[in-house]
Amino acid sequence: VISLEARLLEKNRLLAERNRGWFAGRGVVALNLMSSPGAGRTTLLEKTLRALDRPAAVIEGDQATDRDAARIRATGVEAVQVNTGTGCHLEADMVWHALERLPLRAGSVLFIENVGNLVCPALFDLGERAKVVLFSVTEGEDKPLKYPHMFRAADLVLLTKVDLLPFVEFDVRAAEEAVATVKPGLPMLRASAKTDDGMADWLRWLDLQRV
Ligand SMILES: Nc1nc2c(ncn2[C@@H]2O[C@H](COP(=O)(O)OP(=O)(O)OP(=O)(O)O)[C@@H](O)[C@H]2O)c(=O)[nH]1
Ligand SMILES: [Mg+2]
Repeated sequence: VISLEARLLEKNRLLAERNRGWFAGRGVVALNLMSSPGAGRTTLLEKTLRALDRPAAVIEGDQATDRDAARIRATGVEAVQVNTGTGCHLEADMVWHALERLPLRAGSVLFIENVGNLVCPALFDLGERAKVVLFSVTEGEDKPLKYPHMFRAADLVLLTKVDLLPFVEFDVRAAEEAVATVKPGLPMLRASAKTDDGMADWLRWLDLQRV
């Protein structure tokens, strides 16, 4: 089992490098958005795409349905849905084939919303520029400690649904400590897609992501 997993990951790593080269050649900044189900990625994207002043496109990963791609298209941005069936994560090859169906302008930001879970997506490089992990205030502040591989892989943590903080028992300082324990120095921003709180910081971080 271990050698098969190593071979799968090695094959994925090579295909991710192909994606990385493809993105670099076209000036595309690819971002891999990961979280547990329902942490707010599609809602954040809907807001972000309406505010972004760069061309963008989206690859949506879910086990089933094209609901998220339809939500993205409603904002006027091109989106392709990838359904993984029983699969629990996107792989580099799936992104490669999704790109064949996605009109992508040079200089775009490509948002890749991974399948919602905090476990296996952490293992699979997609050729992205950065991994963003969303973590909502309804999940409990201990998630970074329980799913350390995901948070260790991250380049940015976005604490989402902060508008709900008055209504849930969530200790932001404990969450920050949990993130720092797992990966010292990992930046964590806060955002609400409902009140726009923190959206400016998130958009500023995005603006710094250049090829
Ligand atoms: N209060 C509050 N609710 C939010 C926020 N962002 C998202 N939600 C709600 O959270 C639920 C899930 O949001 P989605 O954007 O679909 O989350 P997701 O991570 O894309 O979910 P999956 O793709 O299904 O894993 C929806 O009911 C949203 O309205 C937020 O900032 N504040
Ligand atoms: Mg979604």
